Amino acid sequence: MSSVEPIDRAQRRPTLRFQAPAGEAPERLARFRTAGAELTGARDFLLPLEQLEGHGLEEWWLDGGAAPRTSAEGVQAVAAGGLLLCEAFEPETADPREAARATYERLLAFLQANDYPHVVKGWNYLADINEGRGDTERYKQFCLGRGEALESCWRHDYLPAGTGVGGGEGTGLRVTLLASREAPVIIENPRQMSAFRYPRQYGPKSPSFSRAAAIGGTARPLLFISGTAAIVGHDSLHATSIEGQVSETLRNWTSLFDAFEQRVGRRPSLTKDAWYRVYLRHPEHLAPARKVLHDAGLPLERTLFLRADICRRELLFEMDGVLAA
Ligand code: 3EB
Repeated sequence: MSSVEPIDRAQRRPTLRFQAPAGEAPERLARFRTAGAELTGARDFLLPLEQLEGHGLEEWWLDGGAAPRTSAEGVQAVAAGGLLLCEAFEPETADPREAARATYERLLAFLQANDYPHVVKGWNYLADINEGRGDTERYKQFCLGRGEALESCWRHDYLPAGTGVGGGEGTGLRVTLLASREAPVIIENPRQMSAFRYPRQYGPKSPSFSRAAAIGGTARPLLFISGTAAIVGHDSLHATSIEGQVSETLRNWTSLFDAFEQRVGRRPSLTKDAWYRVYLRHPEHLAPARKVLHDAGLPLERTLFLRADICRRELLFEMDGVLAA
């Protein structure tokens, strides 16, 4: 594999900021824009989903020298402050297993070559995720291919946090990985079975992700939360109620925050510095979902509401986020 310019050799602990601080200019790590928005900046990435409400923009700032965007073997990358964000897009997903395997192998080889061995979080956006019956469902095939790539290329004893949702035609497979030089602290949720232990009924290969991953030490940790839905144990709940699913998801987050506090000694808060992404299967669920989230104190000006298919057909809602704990 051809090597790219040395990216960022700083070893300082990453401190992500949620807005551009006044005074001396920090570097922007990346900016995510939703589908339809024009991508103009050198550090812009596409969030390939339709936006239902909000600003359509998520911006991450980091202290520490930024390296220019690089591109090698179909991988786009930016780095700053000890973190690297890389992305690969595969338009051809007739075989989602093969697309996932090839895309993950490409990304993991890129990280290996650039000396960012750890992955904190992966975002996976796949077209038509619920198409296909039984084990041939595209999400289940995606899980197989991702699992195969990790079996051959992943050398760590943890799995990164993850999000896996579906977009419409044209989404292809877009995988974005946030990598670091230090291993993240992994948090599982005592209220939910670890996804990598899900029983066979959910597919031939259990999903390869952990519930949350934290970086930055204990002084000002950054918590990346996986896509979270109304799953307790391994069962989906409230199949017909959007309010029920949103409330159950928030209970899952509270339980995850409990686990994080026990482990790291700081209590994350929903209302602090954060970015959230809310995934809704049906646009008409925007108002009821928004109300439950608003009543829970979620900062809606830092929340993107996006139209997406959730990887289990009965799920109407999923959300993920990053917050400064
Ligand atoms: C769940 O909890 C819902 O396959 O990467 C959430 C987050 C889900 C990530 C993934 C799937 C993924 O099982 C689905």
